[in-house]
Amino acid sequence: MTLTDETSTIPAGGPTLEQVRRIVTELPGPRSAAILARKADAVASGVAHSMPVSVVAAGGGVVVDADGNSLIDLGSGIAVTSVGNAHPKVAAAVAAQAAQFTHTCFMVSPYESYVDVAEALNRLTPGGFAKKTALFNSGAEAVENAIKIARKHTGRQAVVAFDHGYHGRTNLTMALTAKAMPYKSGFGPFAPEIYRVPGSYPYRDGLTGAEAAKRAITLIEKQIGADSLAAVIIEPIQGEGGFIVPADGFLDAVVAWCRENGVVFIADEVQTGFARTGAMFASEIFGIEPDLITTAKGIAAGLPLAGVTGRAEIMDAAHAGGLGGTYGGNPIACAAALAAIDAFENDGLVERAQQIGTVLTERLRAIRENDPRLGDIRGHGAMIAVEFVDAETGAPDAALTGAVAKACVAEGVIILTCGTFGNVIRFLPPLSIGDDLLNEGIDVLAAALERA
Ligand code: PLZ
Repeated sequence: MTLTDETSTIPAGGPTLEQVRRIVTELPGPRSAAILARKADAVASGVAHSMPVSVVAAGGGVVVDADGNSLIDLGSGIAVTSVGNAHPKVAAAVAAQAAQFTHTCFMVSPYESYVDVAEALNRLTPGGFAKKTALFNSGAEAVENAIKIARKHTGRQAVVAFDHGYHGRTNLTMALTAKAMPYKSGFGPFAPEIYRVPGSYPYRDGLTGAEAAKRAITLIEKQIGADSLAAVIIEPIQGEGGFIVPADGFLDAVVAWCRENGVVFIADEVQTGFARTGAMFASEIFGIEPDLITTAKGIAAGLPLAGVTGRAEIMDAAHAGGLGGTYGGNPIACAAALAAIDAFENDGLVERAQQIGTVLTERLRAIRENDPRLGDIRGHGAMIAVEFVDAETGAPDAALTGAVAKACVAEGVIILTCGTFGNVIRFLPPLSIGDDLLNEGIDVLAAALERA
């Protein structure tokens, strides 16, 4: 096959794509390599990529590149295409909306689909109280707005975030994000009045949830003071930080303290939301009702959309005209979200996430029986991770993690790493993946581990 081969056909995306792993060239193949060479010339180097391919189609559990390689997707574009890439209902809704009108700006002349998405979020998010929603374009923008709303509501300025937290790459959200490399290094100064405290990382801190909460709350009271504190923001399961599941009792103790002290508790469910964890929202797993919840990623199957949803009296704190943006709640993104939400609710995707979690956890536990380098296996539903360690010392093993991930990539499995120490491989498959591809992906990982 040459680069100018006009006869080659690009497969249609979506679930009709053949669900197989098929490697027909080295990665990258010649077509992808040519495009990646142009990328290197044309695109800022700061925008890196982990899989050396150029994508032409995706759906079900596979991503197909320009050379005809069919890769197993264990990443969903970082937890976004949960309903499946190019889902037929989403594709149809997007096409229909694009033919009707593409944009008016909701702040200029509103439309119904934005209201429909707000109503759906108010209904689906945990919390048995009256709620309202505002829509934005990205997770970071949702987080920024949740902080704005909490500050306006409380008349206070300080915000607490946690060790290992990730909330985005804008200036305020960089300040909230814990990890310097690659997110913050050289990009300061960062927004003021952000304070970081330790959270709950049972595998490494050995604390109960109550002990970890006490540690955090004591630091907050001594170093900030509740009177100055507008909000506490936390991911119920920390994503980029390493899929860290807090010990039982941690989150509810922090929520209770926030409530006693008039502090807005914000759950950042950008990565955990929309069936990903085997619940519609991860807050449900821990029995908490956040005051505000940020959502993005899975909400619209890849179209840029994000939301802040929460207690009506807090959401209404901002003056008229105080919230918004040109594109927030764009009609095409809203159409995609309504189709995706329909799939989440009616296609059994919460249950599918639980099944995927069982398959992944059982396979990984079986591997760990003979391989103590798998230090911890954790997560919920289709958000599962392995933390790799030195078998003797328990120290994080980023080199092993990188080598295994690299080997999987070379064999056509899209796999993502994460973690403050770079020693976590995370699984975020689309909920449309079949068990066969899921198992094949783990087979490739197991073989790579044996060689490493
Ligand atoms: N909050 C909990 O996980 C995005 C980041 C990938 P945006 N996580 C993936 C990267 O390297 O940029 C995320 C998140 C949580 C906020 C965000 C930010 O969401 O849509 O990327 O702005």
